[in-house]
Amino acid sequence: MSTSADTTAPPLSPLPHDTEGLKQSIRDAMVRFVGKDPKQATQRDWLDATSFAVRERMIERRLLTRRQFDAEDVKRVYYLSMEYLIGRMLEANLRNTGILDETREALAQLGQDYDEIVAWEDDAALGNGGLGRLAACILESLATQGYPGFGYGIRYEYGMFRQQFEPYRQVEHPDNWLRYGNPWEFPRAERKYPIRFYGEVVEHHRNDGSVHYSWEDGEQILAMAYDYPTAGYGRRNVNNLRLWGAKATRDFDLRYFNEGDYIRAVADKSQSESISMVLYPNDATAIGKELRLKQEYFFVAASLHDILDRHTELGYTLDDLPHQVAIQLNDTHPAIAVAELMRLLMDRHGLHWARAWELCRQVFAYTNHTLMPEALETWPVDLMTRVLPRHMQIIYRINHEFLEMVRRRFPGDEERLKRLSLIDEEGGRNVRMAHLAVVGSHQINGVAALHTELLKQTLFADFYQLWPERFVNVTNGVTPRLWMIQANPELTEFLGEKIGHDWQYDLERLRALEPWVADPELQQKFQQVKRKNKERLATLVRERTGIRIRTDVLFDVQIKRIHEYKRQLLKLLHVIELYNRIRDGENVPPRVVIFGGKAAPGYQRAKDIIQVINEVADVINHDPQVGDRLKCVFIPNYEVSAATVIIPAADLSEQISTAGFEASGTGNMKLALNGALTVGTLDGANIEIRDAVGEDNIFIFGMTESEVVAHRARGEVPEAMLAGRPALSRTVEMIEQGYFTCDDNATHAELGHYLRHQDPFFVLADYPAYREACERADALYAQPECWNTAALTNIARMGYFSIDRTVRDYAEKIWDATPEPVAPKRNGG
Ligand code: 8GP
Repeated sequence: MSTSADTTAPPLSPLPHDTEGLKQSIRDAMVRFVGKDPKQATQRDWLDATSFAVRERMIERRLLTRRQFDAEDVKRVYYLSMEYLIGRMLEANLRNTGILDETREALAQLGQDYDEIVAWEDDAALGNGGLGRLAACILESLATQGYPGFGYGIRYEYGMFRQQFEPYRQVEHPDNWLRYGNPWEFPRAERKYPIRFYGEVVEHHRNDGSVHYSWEDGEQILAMAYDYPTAGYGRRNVNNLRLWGAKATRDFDLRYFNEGDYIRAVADKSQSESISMVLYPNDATAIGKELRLKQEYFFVAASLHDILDRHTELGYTLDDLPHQVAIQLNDTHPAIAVAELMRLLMDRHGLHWARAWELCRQVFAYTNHTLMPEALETWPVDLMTRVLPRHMQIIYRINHEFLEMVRRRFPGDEERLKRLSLIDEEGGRNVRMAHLAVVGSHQINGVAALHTELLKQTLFADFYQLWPERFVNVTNGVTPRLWMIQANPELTEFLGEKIGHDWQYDLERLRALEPWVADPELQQKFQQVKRKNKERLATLVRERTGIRIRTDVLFDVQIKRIHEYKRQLLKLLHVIELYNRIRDGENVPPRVVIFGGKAAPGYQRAKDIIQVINEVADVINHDPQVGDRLKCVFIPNYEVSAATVIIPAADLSEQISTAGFEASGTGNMKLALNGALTVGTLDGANIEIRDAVGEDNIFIFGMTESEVVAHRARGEVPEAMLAGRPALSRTVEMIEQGYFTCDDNATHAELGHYLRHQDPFFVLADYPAYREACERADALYAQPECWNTAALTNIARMGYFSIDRTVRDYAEKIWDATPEPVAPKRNGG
């Protein structure tokens, strides 16, 4: 179809991408945008001026990309996610735009140190953990591969909290990341949509006997667009991430202004703007708060309005929707989109139910990220009816039609109807958002092979029986641009020298390294790189904790959200056992154990675990008998920018969740890609990592998923695992008896009691196998040639875990989308 887009507009005059041109742009930006004389500028001013110079170049390409997409009838993919864990933007944008070295040099010529300047940028931490980071990787890959793919989300004014230990327990501090403004965003005052809440549904009876509904009154808030250009690596494509900020409507303000209540008007205004104020810092529990439901609907309604507007502005009809638009729901958080699109198609565009439903189903797909029941969102019917009355009606109707179909297929099977219903009738009536997402999507995917199998067999077994063809697996991946090229420049250079640079676009090409993995010269270089990375990490550790660590020993790393199922406690028991063995005079191989990760603020058990790790670490790190044979550090405020320093320095990657609980994991991929060996259970993507790197190059241990199920069914008391295991018993007793604390026996006693009597994630049952796996790791580390061969083999075989493969899988199996690379030299620049 030819569109109304203006493809005849004159090309932009391209900005120079060389050092001289960048220097000029940075200097100009300092005066024109920052408003400072370069002589008076602070490092933060230089950060802003540099960011402005880069964004000018990105936005040029953004316009070219858009013109080309508009002209070429492309299918657009929209990624709806409540979370984007992006990290710092300057370096990523410089790298992907291809002007990193030139900018570094330009700053040097302006008398500025690039590394010091970039460190001033706050992380954009608009996410909790894996799910949010995956969303950021996917956007980067969409642009890199030239897909017309766009993100939608919320412009939280406060992102993920900053974590401090005071002195041992986690305390949360607000992350006011927009405090000094943000040079990367383009506010779009003209893209504002009114979003309604509450109110009532009015029925209109037409002459032809049909009924039409409208949603009226209640409260309206404006969603305003803020655009963040997203540059592809080594391509001219620049896509867009559109984040919505809440603004009070003028009408709403005026009501009180007219009544003369100025203070009330202003207070109400800030209350309505609170919708986009803060990210909920929970990564595995659904919170069921009204504000959260409003956040979800707010960004979904604005995004769908925007998507339909663009679709019609480009001259397409609603019948074209499935050919032009794919919408991916990142977990159930945006699932209300199914009801909202139905509402728009019927109430605004006048489609009949059946046609609207057909279109909906062809447009949406849903990614599930967790099997944990407590993470599955449900909303009380009462709340939904009050906040979104029209949507509740639509959900009832979807449910009715759906259950009628089930009844026809399984006559008389009332239990099945109860299990499948969108409304959970037990313990108060609740809308099951995961069921809404499944019923409203043409494809449902898990994020690793085991996870997808478990979705089919457990969580969504009844749905799988109805529609087996709708379930697909798309194993997660990570972007090598951030997690290798940026995080590990030395290893990148080393790979470049040996096998060239093609792997940066096609990670499978790392295989070219395999013939050399045992080469002594190569191994020596690899070891030098690791050592340098460890020194970089040692500096970070010293700056953040004051602890000095040596860099000639094994670095054993567990970085991820703190959760019982991820089993930081398993690592902690091992640390205590090592401590005891050293104090008993045993010759234990030296190591540095590094933890990082945040606990949800209301998750007391996770906070207890952080506290106890910090207290154990304090005792170990100050024990002269231990010296530097064992150090244990918990790096505060683990975030993307810290991860880029920790990951390249790791030797051992701890992926030790109870089998069946970690949907995939992506830290496991980043660490292995950087040459760490995994000690892990057969859980999530660990299984596929083992298949890729080979059994000899990974330390697998512990119960499998089916063994966990069987073990649970036996119902043994955890304490029974201590019998005949004196070292483990001693460790648990030391915790119980408060050996590591001077003033908080209660927390330690409670945690000991928990292990002995509850242990829901089978830490004690898996401990012997875990200790043995750690010993295998120590033995291999004692033979540097063997270790380095295994580490280099890991790197060579991690190609499958590139996010580019993940995105291609989505494009082929789910979106039916094709890349549209922006032609080089089309308009220069
Ligand atoms: C995470 C999974 O726990 C992790 O295994 C997976 O690699 C990652 O998603 C990406 O697929 N899940 C979440 O982060 C999650 O469910 N968070 C929601 C509650 C916010």
